[in-house]
Amino acid sequence: ILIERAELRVITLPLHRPFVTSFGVQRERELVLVRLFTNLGEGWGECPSLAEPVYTHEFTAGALAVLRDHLLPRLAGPIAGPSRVAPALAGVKGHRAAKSALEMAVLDVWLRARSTSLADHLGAERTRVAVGVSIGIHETIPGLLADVEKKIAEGYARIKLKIRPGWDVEPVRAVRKRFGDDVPLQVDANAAYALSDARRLAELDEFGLLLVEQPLAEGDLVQHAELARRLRTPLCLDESIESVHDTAAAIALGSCRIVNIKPGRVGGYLEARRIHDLARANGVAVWCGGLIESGFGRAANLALAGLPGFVLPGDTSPSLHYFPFDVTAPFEMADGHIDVPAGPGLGVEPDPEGLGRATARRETVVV
Ligand code: OSB
Ligand code: MG
Repeated sequence: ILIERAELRVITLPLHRPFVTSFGVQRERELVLVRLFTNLGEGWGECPSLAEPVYTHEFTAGALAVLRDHLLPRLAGPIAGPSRVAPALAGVKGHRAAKSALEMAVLDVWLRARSTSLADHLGAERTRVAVGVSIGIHETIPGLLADVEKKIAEGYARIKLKIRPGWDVEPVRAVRKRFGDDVPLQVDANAAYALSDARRLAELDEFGLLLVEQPLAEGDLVQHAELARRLRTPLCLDESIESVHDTAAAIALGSCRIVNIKPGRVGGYLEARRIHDLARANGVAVWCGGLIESGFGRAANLALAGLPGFVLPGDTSPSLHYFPFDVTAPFEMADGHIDVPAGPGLGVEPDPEGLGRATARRETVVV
């Protein structure tokens, strides 16, 4: 593959309602799309960093700068295949979401040229995947219960509640009391607690949660291992896992029993597959997380979630759960499941109307 030029596009997708987590309020979804023009045709990638560096260090303006000034120049000249992208970019530290966008676009081009789907290339075994939903922090318990009721009625296979100190045991208790013990339920703290909160977190044990996601800070692998010994509920890591290397450390230390895999957080779909493989070989369950992706990222995440080790429902909600419109044909859920795209490459096409509406600015980089 020879990349001729790249179009970097900042898009803004409106959200139906603000998404509130322990790290802040998202009022709209701003992200960067990459369109590569190559000798083999075009491909799309998505950089799912947020507008501000509040979930990881990455953010829109930083992603644009690192893509333009540091990553794309490293992809000048022929690339033997998608597996060569990450090694070519390895000299740049961090910026895994930006790197994942380029690898994703190269996968799209290369797989289209071979008439192969991303799902087949990664080794997906399912044709449809179970879908969960992530419910932000609400101002009141009745407001939360009304939201959860709607999502259960829509058929989601699992509910995840965002928590933070002051919004944890009570909302979980209220959801269990109203909807019963059979609803698959889990919580996500986005690193808002300290090990000294272990007693408070242990109060969640009585609710039969599937998991507690990322209670402590990113770097706290040792502290998570200690917390795991004090809780019955399985710990799941999100922010702490940026690579297969981190996954090996977390497994060795006993920091988690479950891993949330987000390709944008770990540098791409191929690293995501390596994490899946390592976790599976060690009896650690994985599931596909989300970063409020557009249709491009949603398509690729569904392909990944088709791999056999993805044994829990993912944060792969249908496009219109978050957005009034999408930049591809929207993904729809039936019976709590979404079909894995089967077409070549990512298996989705840009929707010119949605893309035009969402595009805030674009620039071309000659490679
Ligand atoms: O921690 O999983 C998270 C959204 C943005 C940043 C971090 C997270 C999330 C979500 C929603 O929980 C995932 C989604 O539905 O795409
Ligand atoms: Mg999370």
